[in-house]
Amino acid sequence: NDGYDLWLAPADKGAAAAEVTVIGDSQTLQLAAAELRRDLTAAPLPVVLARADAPELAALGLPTAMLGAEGYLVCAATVAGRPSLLVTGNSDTGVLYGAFAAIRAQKTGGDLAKLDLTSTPKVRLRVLNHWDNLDGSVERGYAGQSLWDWWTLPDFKDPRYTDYARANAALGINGTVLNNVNASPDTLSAAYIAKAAALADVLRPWGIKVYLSARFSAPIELGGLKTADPLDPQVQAWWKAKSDEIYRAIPDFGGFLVKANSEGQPGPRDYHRTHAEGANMLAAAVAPHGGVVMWRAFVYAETDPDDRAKQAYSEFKPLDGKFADNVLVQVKNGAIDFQPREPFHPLFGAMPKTPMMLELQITKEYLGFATHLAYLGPLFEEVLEADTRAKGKGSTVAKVVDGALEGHDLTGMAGVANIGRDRDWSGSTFNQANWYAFGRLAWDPTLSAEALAREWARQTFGDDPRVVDTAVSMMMESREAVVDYTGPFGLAHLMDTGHHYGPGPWVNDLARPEWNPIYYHKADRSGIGFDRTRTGSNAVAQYAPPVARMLADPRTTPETELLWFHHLAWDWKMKSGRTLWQEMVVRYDRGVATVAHMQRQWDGVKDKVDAERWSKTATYLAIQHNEARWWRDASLVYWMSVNGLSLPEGSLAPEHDLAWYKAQRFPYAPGH
Ligand code: BDP
Repeated sequence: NDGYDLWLAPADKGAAAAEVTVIGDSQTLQLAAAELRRDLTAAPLPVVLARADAPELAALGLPTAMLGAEGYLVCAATVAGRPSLLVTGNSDTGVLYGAFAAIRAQKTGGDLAKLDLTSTPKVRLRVLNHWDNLDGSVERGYAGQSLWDWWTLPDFKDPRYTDYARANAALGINGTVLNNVNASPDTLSAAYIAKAAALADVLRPWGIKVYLSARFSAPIELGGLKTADPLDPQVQAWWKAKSDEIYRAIPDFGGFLVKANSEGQPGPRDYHRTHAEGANMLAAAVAPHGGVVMWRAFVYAETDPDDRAKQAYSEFKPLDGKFADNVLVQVKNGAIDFQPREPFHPLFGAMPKTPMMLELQITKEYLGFATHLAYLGPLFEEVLEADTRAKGKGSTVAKVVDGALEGHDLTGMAGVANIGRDRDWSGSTFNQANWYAFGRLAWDPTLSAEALAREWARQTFGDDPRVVDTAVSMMMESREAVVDYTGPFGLAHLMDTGHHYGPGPWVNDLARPEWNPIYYHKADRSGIGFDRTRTGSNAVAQYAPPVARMLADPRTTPETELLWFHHLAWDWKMKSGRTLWQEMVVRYDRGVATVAHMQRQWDGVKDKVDAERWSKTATYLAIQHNEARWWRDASLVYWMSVNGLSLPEGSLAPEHDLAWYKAQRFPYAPGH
């Protein structure tokens, strides 16, 4: 088993396939029926698929109005005089989601005879962001080349595109941005629009819309204009014509994703215009076609080196209310950059008039690439549950994102994909779970990470409770282990230059201050941590007053985020009674020990998991164990060089000296 099937492993071949009838005719309904015929077994009743407006359902008085455009209902019902298991929804896609929900229910132990499922997505745009380049490479991609074979498109439609669509539709993902946010202007050329259109044709029946990342300066590079100034009528006309051209090829094109004035990308600031002026210009171009603009808030400029964590808020908060109706501002979960742990981004709850789209990173740029086992469900859950206090207690990020807090109808969640051309799609079996958890949480941000881990494990490994329990137990401790061995207590951005894989807390030689790890940890002989209170950058003031008050005082700041907000003495007393330094060592040790624990657990199910997936996972865990030790040792040896302290009694001495760790080079690490 090479993991190709993801969560869609076919049901037991021996069991009787379900009898499935389709009322109505659409490609999507036929696809839904095929899924059920393949994967639903021993159904006690014949299955009927029908849209809620089918005349055959009129007399049943089903509560379908509340399902909205994409929700589903699966229940026992007498259809045309026959007791049946009915799968319905207000759209073909809703029915498709219902079919996948029924299959999931059966595979996770549900009793088909009692099936009564109803669900409506809480978030409207549930979108993958591929950071895929036209040359086939993937930025921060660790699962092989891009899935999109741009060279053979639009003629050859690789069957994998269909399997990709199935896997996403099974989770309720309804959009995909095909190309990197560091976008090539060529993406918008006629040749590449035709290629994107071919992909859109494959994805459409599965309810998935295509979006493109747009390079802001494309009117210059492609259009030969002298400027990309958003207030220039020629520039506006260029984008309008370009949008019309795209919509002629892709009538249901979703819209644009834009990274502007960030890390060297062009943007409206180049012309002294605001992000809102830039976004609105594009929004006007796609609005007549029903498209949206997802405008990223991930910006930081050299001009404001005081605290990088403050910049997105400083720049975007004043623009609240200035964005067009079809613009979403896409905000990373934390204010820096997808670190193993970050406090929630202060923009959540701070721009009530603007739809805030949450951006999560599924690919593990800072959590050990494809090699380390780190289930991100708990990270996603942590940010979604974080309480912004913007409108009193319970103003969670989830409620900002799903629109409930401010009454937005246009809502979205984006996940930076971890998908490539590897046979197992995501570079390892357990990485698939991160794609899975993202998709399910985008449908319903209140789902629990642990429940999703269990759901995934049952569909991935089968229903042997020992395997499932083991997998879930490993997954649930895995992310905290990475936090522990890479940097506990809110330390962040400690990686070495370029590859973002291994430790480099000593790095202090990069051109811009905020590129250097020393900028983030500020360790010196007296203490460690970034003072973001009033005596420092005062980033805490960007949070709602009750949160700001809590974070202003190290005694009320959650220990998990302590050094993100405070610079503290090495002998600061932690809740455990140990000093900060002693407690840091405890955490580094715990991180390594947890990986060893995962290895032991995995060894315990060797006879119960197929050899291929078992041994690759075991090997990766061994790599992770070595590298957890590397992170721990390199970090501790460096901290000791700064604080002059020694390791507590009984603690393992680092394997090498600081010079050795500093000398390590990884010029060919993947995914740059
Ligand atoms: C950082 C990545 C960089 C991305 C950037 C972004 O290192 O490759 O281009 O985020 O999100 O995490 O735009």
